[in-house]
Amino acid sequence: MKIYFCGSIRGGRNDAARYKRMIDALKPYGSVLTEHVGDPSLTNKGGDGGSDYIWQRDTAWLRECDLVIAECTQPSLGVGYELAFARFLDKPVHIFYGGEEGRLSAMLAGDPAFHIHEYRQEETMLAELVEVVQGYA
Ligand code: 6K6
Repeated sequence: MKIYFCGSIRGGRNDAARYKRMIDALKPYGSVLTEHVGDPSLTNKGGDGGSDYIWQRDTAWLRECDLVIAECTQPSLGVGYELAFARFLDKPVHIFYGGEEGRLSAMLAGDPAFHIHEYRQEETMLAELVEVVQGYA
């Protein structure tokens, strides 16, 4: 199974360590195409490759993936774009959100195509994430 994980990069790296823990939980079930999203050394500034290369590669991965998982607590334009892109490719999309209750963008929370998982504690979220991915394995 090819899993596309979305998390904020230029939107801010506050939750990068959490992305890594989520990616580590997903890895036993498939190949995580975007493992670099959880790389703690990736800041919101540097990064290799120009934007055109990143867009080409990431949209190709979105076309070929079987499942999209997003952590959306830290708002990110890139993640929002990826979710809309995936949605119109009819990919299954699961969105995890650990911010203030009811504050996830209405454009995500209101889309019936998305599976939304609001959480309070990381431990329960990780257990739910594993349940989700097992459902596609
Ligand atoms: C590193 C630091 C700044 O730029 C980089 C390299 N950029 C990216 N490398 C890989 N994937 C990227 C990059 N920029 C955006 N993405 C994709 O968009 C990832 O798959 C993330 O899920 C999402 C993050 O978007 P922003 O708007 O927060 O950057």
